[in-house]
This record gives sequence, C-alpha cells and structure tokens, in this order.
Amino acid sequence: MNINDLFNLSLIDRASKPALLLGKTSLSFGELDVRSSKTAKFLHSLGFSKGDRLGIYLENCLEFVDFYLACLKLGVIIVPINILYRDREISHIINDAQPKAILAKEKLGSVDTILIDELPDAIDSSIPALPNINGDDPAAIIYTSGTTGTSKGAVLSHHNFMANTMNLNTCWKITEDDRLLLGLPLFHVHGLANGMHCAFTAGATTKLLPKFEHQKLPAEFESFHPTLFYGVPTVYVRMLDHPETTAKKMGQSVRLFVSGSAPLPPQVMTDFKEKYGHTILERYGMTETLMNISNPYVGERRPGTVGFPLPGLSAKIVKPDGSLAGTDEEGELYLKGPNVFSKYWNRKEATAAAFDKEGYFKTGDMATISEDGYYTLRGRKSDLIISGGFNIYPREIEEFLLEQDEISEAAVVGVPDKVRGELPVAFVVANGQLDLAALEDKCRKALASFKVPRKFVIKDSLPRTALGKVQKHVLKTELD
Ligand code: MLC
Ligand code: AMP
Repeated sequence: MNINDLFNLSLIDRASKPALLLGKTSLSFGELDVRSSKTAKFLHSLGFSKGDRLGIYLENCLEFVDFYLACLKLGVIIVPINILYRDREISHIINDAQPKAILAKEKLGSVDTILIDELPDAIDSSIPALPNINGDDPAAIIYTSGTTGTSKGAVLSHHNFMANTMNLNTCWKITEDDRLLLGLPLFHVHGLANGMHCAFTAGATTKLLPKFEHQKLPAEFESFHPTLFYGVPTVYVRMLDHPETTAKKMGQSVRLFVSGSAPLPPQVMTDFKEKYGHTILERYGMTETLMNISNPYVGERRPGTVGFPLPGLSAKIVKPDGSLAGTDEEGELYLKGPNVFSKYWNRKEATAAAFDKEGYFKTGDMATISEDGYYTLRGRKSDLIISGGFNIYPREIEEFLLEQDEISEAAVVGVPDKVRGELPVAFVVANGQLDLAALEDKCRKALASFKVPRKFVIKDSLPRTALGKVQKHVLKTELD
C-alpha cells in the first residue's frame, strides 16, 4: 500500500463529500481527485516521473494541495520549502535536493519555475499509466536543522506518513464528522501530515487558511464551526488576546485543540482552559519522525508533559554514559518505529550518526519519564532555537554574520519570549566601525524573518573556554 490508497478512501469513496474550503472555493473529495489527476498529467507532460523531485515554495493555497496530491500519484518526491526563506536558504535546498522544477508564485533564480498564475487550464484527467509505488518509496524530503549542522533533507516514506495518519486518526478519534480549521503551513509536517493527511484519509472537511492571522480567527470559527484545531504554542498565546465571551463562543464547536512543535507553557494551558473551556492536548513530534508521543485523548492531559509513546513507537532515554535512564532521570530521547524516517537525503555520514546500533534515532531532545509513564521534554542537546514553532540553527546565522567584513566574531543565542517561546539575539565583535541598522537590514534581506536577530549586542570579545569554544550560557546571563 501507499498513502494514495488511504487518500482514495475519501477521494474515490466519499467523492461527493466536502473536502476542502479556501476563501470562496469549496471542493468535494471527487473534485480534488480530478484536479490532482489533471495536475499529474500536466507534470507528466513536463517530463516528471517517479523519483523526480518537485519543490513547492508557496503559502497555503489550492495549488499546493493539487500538486502535492499529483506528486503522490506519480511517485514524484515533494520538497516543501518554507515560504519565509530567502534566496540563500532556498539555494541551499535547491542545490541539495536538485528538484526538476519549483512550483512558486514568482520566478526563482537558478531553477525552472512552474508559476501558479500561468498554469494551463485545459488538461484532461486521464493520467498516464501510474507507477508502482511501494510503502518504502520516498514521498517527501523535508528540510530541517533540528539535530546538527546545516539544514538536511529528511526523507519521509509513504509508510512513515501512513503510520502517522493511522495513529492520529485512531488516537485522536478523527472521523468524517470532523471539521478541521487549518492555518498551520503545509510546508511543515505539523500542518501537512497531522493536518491535511489525517483529514483527507478520515474524510473530514478542512478549511484551509493561507496562514494564521489570529485577529481573523473568531470570524473563521463562527462561519466554519471547526471540531478540530491545531496550533503551535505561539498561536495559543495569541488566542488568549480574545475576550472571554468571544473565546467561549469559539470553543463551543470544537472537540479537540492540539498543540505541538515547541513547549506549551503550563500557564497558557490553564489560561486557555479558563477562556475557551478546553484542555489543550499537547504532543511531541519532529520532521524526521512525524508524531512520537502524545497526551491521551481520554485520560489526564498533564501540563508540561507530552504524554505517552504512540502505537508502534519504541522510546528509550539514554544517559550521557550510555546507560538507560530510570524514573525521573534525564537523558537523550531515542526513538524507533514505523513513523521514523530512514535517512537524510544524500548524507550517508549524517544518517549513520543519527541512529544507534539498534536502529534508534537520536532525537537530540532531552527527556524524563515519570513513574506512571508520562514523558517530559527537558530541552535540547544542541543550541537549537525554536521561535513561533520555526527552527533556527544559530550556526547558520553566525556564519552569515561572519561573512560580513565589519564583523570578526559572532555568537547567536535564544532568549525566552512570552509569545514566540524564544527569540534569537546576536553578540558580535566588530572590525572597526559597525552600523547596526545596516547589519540588521542585511540579515533581513538574506534570512527568513524569524531568523533575524531581535537584538545585536556589540562586544570587545566573546567569552571562550580554554579550548576556544564560545560560552553561550555566559552570554545569556548578560541579557537577564
Ligand atoms: C508567519 N508568516 C507567514 C507564516 N507565518 N507567512 C506565510 N505563511 C506562514 N505560515 C509571516 C507573517 O505574515 C509576517 O510577515 C511574519 O511572518 C511574522 O508573522 P507574525 O504574524 O508577526 O508572527 P506571529 O504572530 O509570531 O505568528 C507566527 C506564527 C508562525 C505562529 C503564525 O510562526 C507559524 O505559522 N508557525 C508555525 C510553524 C510550524 O508549523 N512549525 C511546525 C514545524 S514541524 P510580515 O511580512 O507581515 O512581517 C515540527 C514537528 C512537530 O516542529 O512537532 O510538529
Ligand atoms: P522540527 O525540526 O521543526 O521538526 O522540530 C522538532 C523539534 O520541535 C523537536 O525536536 C522538539 O525539540 C520540538 N518540539 C516538538 N514538539 C514539542 C513539544 N510538544 N514540546 C517541546 N518541544 C517540542
């Protein structure tokens, strides 16, 4: 089987049921099926076949969905790219994944671009003979800088996506009666695999928003009456701005609010319960593994924890000396299961380093397990920063800063932020005169907006260990 077989439970078997709403457009599952078949034919006419890569650089829109489903039908591997990325970040992905083309709104420099505003409209839907797609075949390559080094492409197979979908549909009771309000971006696994995949396989109706704009949410709730809503913690923090009467009304149709991708502060969970009348279900996932651990749908959703391993997932907590952690002992979380990716694209060494001898993936997340089995995340092994649910690898920003003639040393750290969880701050040593406004402007042009340091601190030198490693914890204390 492959994920198309699960989608066909709705695309073919629930053909007349409403599948996707976006703005004024409403499409049934049958219409989605025809549109994606036409798109597959179009891609085939451009020479795409099984194993080729198609980049998608778009915010949430119908074309994203059409081309995504079309690629899955053809066995073409999708490479979603964060719409907030700039040339430098996009080039890295293009050079690495070597897509045959990129689907985008505007022409991108160094690669063939399929422009969504110039798509042909008269294509028949008779697809060429479809290839045989196995569960182990790659469905997507999603770039992430979660573990070490620069951003790497996690290769996710049809089996990985199917395991994730079946787990969540079962454990969170997602059915065709559900109505999912989806504002999370489809270019990340939270919106894509938990949002779109689960709704499409279960036969639920999805209202897709181009992106989250929390001021618009009350109207969306009022017109769509969602039963299901996913957010990163920043979304829930922003939602606390709505007055109590609005919040209570918004909560009325919903049966499940889910949070993930970054830690949900327990206080936000408490305040949300008070305003919206719901206990948010917090769960833990990664691009490389899809969803791993989840608080229960039935039973205690314990604040500050991420709950229990999902079906099929083996988890162990490994202490620095290599032994297994006991109750409440901290160590790195290792995971193995049908949801876990098999490799980073074109990176044998990084792949080998990411797994232990027993085939467990080393997540880089530190964790503990309580006596009654609840997992709690205790931070990251690396200095990864997560802001608004987007990952920031400090070294990438540091490297960019060091490329500037006016900077001789740079260190980037994450500082706590009430709304976005963390924000990047840069400490720099200047080569002579330094114009901070000009430096910020350069960052803004070269880096995704969420990576631009919110503050630059000029130093005479950076604190270093005897071995020359920058002591980031010392820098952090300077900001207290
Ligand atoms: C933000 N912007 C977007 C966007 N998110 N544009 C297009 N699509 C999106 N999804 C733009 C805004 O328009 C704005 O641009 C700028 O970025 C800053 O946005 P903001 O509205 O000021 O930010 P904020 O209120 O802080 O809210 C941001 C947010 C966003 C929470 C909506 O951070 C977000 O969508 N986060 C989700 C990240 C995510 O899906 N992570 C999952 C990773 S998978 P301008 O031009 O107005 O400045 C993973 C595994 C797992 O981690 O466990 O799930
Ligand atoms: P990404 O690389 O974008 O897939 O981000 C994955 C990382 O997000 C994980 O390794 C965790 O560090 C973090 N994460 C995901 N869910 C949670 C959660 N519920 N609580 C804390 N951190 C989380």
